[in-house]
Amino acid sequence: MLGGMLTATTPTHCPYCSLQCGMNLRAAGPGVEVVERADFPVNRGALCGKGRTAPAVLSSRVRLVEPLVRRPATGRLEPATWEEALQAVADGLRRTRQDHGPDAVGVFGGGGLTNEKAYALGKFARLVLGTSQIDYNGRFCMSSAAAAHQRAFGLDRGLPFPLEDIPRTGCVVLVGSNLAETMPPALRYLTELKENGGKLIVVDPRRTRTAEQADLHLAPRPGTDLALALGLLHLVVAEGRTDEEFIRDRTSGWEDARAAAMSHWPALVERITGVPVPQLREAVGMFCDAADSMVLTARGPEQQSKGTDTVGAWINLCLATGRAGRPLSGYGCLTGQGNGQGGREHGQKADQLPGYRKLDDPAARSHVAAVWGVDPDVLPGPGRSAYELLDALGTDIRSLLLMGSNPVVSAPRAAHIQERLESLDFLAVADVVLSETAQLADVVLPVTQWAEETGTLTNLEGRVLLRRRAIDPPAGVRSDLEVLSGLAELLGWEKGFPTDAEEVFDELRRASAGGPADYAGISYRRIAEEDGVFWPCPEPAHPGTPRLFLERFATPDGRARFVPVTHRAAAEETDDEYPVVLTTGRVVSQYQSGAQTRRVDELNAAAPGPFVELHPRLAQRLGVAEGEPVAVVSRRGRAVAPARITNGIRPDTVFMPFHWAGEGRANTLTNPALDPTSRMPEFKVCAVRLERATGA
Ligand SMILES: Nc1nc2c(c(=O)[nH]1)N[C@H]1C(S)=C(S)[C@@H](COP(=O)(O)OP(=O)(O)OC[C@H]3O[C@@H](n4cnc5c(=O)[nH]c(N)nc54)[C@H](O)[C@@H]3O)O[C@H]1N2
Ligand SMILES: Nc1nc2c(c(=O)[nH]1)N[C@H]1C(S)=C(S)[C@@H](COP(=O)(O)OP(=O)(O)OC[C@H]3O[C@@H](n4cnc5c(=O)[nH]c(N)nc54)[C@H](O)[C@@H]3O)O[C@H]1N2
Ligand code: SF4
Ligand SMILES: [Mo]
Repeated sequence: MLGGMLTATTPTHCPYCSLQCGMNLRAAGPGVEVVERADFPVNRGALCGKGRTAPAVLSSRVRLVEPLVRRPATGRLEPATWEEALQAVADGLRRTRQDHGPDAVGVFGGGGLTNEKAYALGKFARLVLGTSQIDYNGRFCMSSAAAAHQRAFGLDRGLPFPLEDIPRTGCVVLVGSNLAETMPPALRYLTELKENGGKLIVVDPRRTRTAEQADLHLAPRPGTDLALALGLLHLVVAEGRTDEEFIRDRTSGWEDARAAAMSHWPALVERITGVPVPQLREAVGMFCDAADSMVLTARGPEQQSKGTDTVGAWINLCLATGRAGRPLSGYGCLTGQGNGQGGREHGQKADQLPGYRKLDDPAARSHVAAVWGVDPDVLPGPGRSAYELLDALGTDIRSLLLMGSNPVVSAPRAAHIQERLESLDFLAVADVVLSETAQLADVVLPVTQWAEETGTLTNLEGRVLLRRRAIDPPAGVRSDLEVLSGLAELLGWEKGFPTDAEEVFDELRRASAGGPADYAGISYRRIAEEDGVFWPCPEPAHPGTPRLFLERFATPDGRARFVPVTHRAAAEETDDEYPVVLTTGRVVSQYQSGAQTRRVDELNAAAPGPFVELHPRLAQRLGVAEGEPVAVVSRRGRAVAPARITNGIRPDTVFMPFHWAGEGRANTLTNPALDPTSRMPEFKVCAVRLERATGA
């Protein structure tokens, strides 16, 4: 390429999911257009429709370009200057702190924020506001897999190996991931696996586009993956297919885990899950016959009130068969948000300090306090998890600063959470668009987006990437880092809050040094030269760590830990009044709460609104035809959306995507039952009844 062109084409990454596909942005008219970036190994130029159309959200037609302040006279959000808006936020937060103490101020972040923003937000909450009450939407996303990782391996990195290893293993079990719709360019890895003679098993209550690719599709009743995994482990033992040498040399706790699995007889497991015993046997055969195999989980088994134990059971299966801690075998979690991995490492999580350190660990507190130039005693202790924090709004939490989430659409039991947000004394939202949550705010701060700012993200492989600024932001918006810096100053913080992303990253490196997620050796320059750098990377000369656990696990004795788990029911089981299971998830053309993608014409044309996916037998019993409105009623509320009738779902289950607000909002229905360890809500299972809603 010609030198002169380089300034006009910027290599960067997509604003959306955790694959963080590489793309080039080229100046086009007043904006930018996406052009192929074939040299980035994760996606090799491929993009889904969301990535391809992402520049549409940069347009000032759909985004916020000036701060908004709610005027007492009209009760409405109206344009304001930045000085006025920031002063109003500082005053609102300060008033709460004075009247009710620092823990009455809450902060809510997002897994889409860059590492620099997530780090700055956590530091801002603990030092400038002095509050322990900070958590983020990643709690809804990956916390059960994270907890299970910690328990078994002593470290949580979503994938312990790069995606490029997938085609070279012998068998992949994909549990509750609809990757063909949620990470389309990654489907290539599964296609190549099959071309190489490897087998694909998909576990999903629905015959999704992903399940259609499988050699074997198991369709359990939602919420029964724990029994399923235990049933498979039972068969592994019964058929003598354990790897005794691996168990002896590299693990601890096998006897208890084995005993727990042995009470899950195949016939019992068939009764709980609905998966026939011959299919269980076939799955064990495929998994164990291959020389190497992998289990990959996503939100299906994780977003359950027993998600941590469920992932633990799948890890036990890997450990018992020796499929961990060696090349081309292992367990991994497919994290979801753009910075789903990095966003959980640097301090916006309630119990956490940067570098994946624990807030209740005295050594961690002193290290980070030294980097921040404060006494460790000023750091508050751990706070509450995301749903618990949102549920406390308007009671003991009186003010909230929210950055990078839209809980009015995405939180479980959303009508209740909306009420909680409305009952706050003060709500400030920083966003790029006027989301449903921003509409409730007292002050809305318009911020810069991906293509207008620089920052790092850590993708689902643990690869730290650089998203580069390709275009000037519109006049009238500021970056999240500038927002935090401005507020810190108004709130009397004298040590300064850097606004330059690279400067923040260099501070993050020091704060993370020596911690589990060690970024000390990673620099912007290195990332640019090396297609990203895998953490841990403790020194500039360190090559980074694409593959973890090959010699030892990250536990004190270096052994992976089996955890004895047994099946239990979902928090809400079906009964006569609510006889059908509702599960929820995604479609390819919308992203999350839809705040961004519902503003793109091409995506709306492909996925115009919510729907209720149901089996023809259920539709017939109800008397609804394709496209007719169906009311779905749970103990929390009622939602209405058109029927989409398909043989590809269990007759006892209905599915709704959660991308829309209003009458078709799936989260009006969902159950906020939390996993006891990870505090993740049960988005994937609740009990509902269906009603005809013709004319509604
Ligand atoms: N198009 C698109 N892509 C996205 C996103 C998006 O919103 N839209 N979001 C990103 C984010 S943040 C995330 S977390 C990922 C999520 O990625 P995925 O986990 O792939 O997405 P989901 O659709 O939530 O759930 C996956 C599958 O779980 C199945 N499932 C439901 N209940 C159960 C159950 O009890 N057991 C099992 N085994 N399966 C079950 C559903 O039928 C669904 O097909 O996607 C990322 N990519
Ligand atoms: N029923 C059901 N509910 C679910 C799920 C499910 O499977 N089923 N999945 C859950 C999961 S896995 C997730 S991750 C959550 C996600 O749900 P949300 O947390 O609502 O995620 P988004 O819609 O991505 O919201 C991000 C918001 O931040 C804005 N934004 C984007 N980038 C930036 C930025 O850099 N700075 C600032 N300040 N704002 C920015 C966007 O415009 C948007 O309004 O939903 C959860 N809810
Ligand atoms: S798969 Fe994810 S990262 Fe890739 S283009 Fe689509 S949304 Fe963007
Ligand atoms: Mo997510």
